[in-house]
Amino acid sequence: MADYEFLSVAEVPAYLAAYPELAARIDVERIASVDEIGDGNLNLVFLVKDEAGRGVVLKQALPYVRMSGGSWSMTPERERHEVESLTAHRALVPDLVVEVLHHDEKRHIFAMEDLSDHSVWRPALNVGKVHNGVAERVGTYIGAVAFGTSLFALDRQQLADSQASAINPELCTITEDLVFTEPSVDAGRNAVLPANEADAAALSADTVFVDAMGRAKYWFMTCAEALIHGDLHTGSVMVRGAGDGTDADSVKVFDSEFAFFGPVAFDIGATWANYVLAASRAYALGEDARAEWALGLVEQTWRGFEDEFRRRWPERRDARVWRDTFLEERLAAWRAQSWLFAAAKMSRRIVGYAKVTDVETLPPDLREGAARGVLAAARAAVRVGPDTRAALFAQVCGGELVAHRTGR
Ligand code: SR1
Ligand code: MG
Repeated sequence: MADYEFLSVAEVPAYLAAYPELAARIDVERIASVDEIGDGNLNLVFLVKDEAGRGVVLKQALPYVRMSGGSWSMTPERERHEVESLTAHRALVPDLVVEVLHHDEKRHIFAMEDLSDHSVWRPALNVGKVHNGVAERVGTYIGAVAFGTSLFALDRQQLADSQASAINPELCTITEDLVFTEPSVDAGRNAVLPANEADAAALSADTVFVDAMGRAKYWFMTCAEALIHGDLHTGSVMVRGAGDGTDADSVKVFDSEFAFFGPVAFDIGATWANYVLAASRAYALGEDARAEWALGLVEQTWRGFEDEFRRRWPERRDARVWRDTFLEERLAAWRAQSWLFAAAKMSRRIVGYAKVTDVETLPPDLREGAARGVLAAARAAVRVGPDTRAALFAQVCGGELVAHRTGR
């Protein structure tokens, strides 16, 4: 039994009116619509509009995983992790992170700016939209967070306070299980098309892959480098713009409830995996040019990340020992780790719990090959040398996607 009240559509106007910081953003006497729009796996999300078109978004964490229907308990305190990380990240890159307007810790609710003139990037990709410049800006965000929330920017006490506040074991456990262990060791939550059962079995039997996942899980649980997003897939990014090959005019990262002090490369690998998933859909649909564009995003995110991290490097706290040689070492290590994290993130979305629409909404005859290609890409990614560049990662994955496509 929850010890707090769940928000309802009917209650939302009175809730907004009770908080001056919200009543200042929307006309609470003239609410035109309240819609529950949560389409993620976990939370309630309400979009509220007034008659003049102004809006706010309210998000409430439930004490369970929404997509489980209540059978899977989960701490609602995740809303605090989301608010604290969004606030810390926005302080570093204000243009690239959604604004938090209000926080109600007792009811695990917070309010955000209305981004309904944006689209979530994943569904935009799924319908063939091409917003340029997004991947690079996501890389800029990762680079800013990697530097600005880490020991390179914070003093010892700030770092300790931030690390202590960001301890997020329940959500980390979900990632540890779903992303690193369960793709190869089914805990009863995996599912694939009958035609892909042999592919899933081959993944489990691939000792090189399983060993690599063991290494990746170890890094995830031990490399407390920065206050990372923790779930940076294309469904955690909003984009605005025509989507016709021109530049996006706004990019906003959101949904960072999995934030904790973890490995910087986990966020990079998460984006790479999702670009491969987007490419798998495009190849399956015969849109090869768009698939190649999606694979090109891998290099763009890396470039945005590296440029931003290098830009901030002169501001580091102890240049006496963190010399430029150390910068080069870190970048090389992060690039190599990104490959493994990407492999983990690709495989979990095909085999495990919480799949993605990129592949799931394909007709089964096309889905079979897309799923097989992504699993083959994940297995290839863990076999490539640690010095390999981001662009080669994309090439290796693309080769597997093309080699395995079906239904043509
Ligand atoms: C039980 S939560 C399943 C997934 O939803 C979130 O979006 C995360 O990706 C998590 O792994
Ligand atoms: Mg999420």
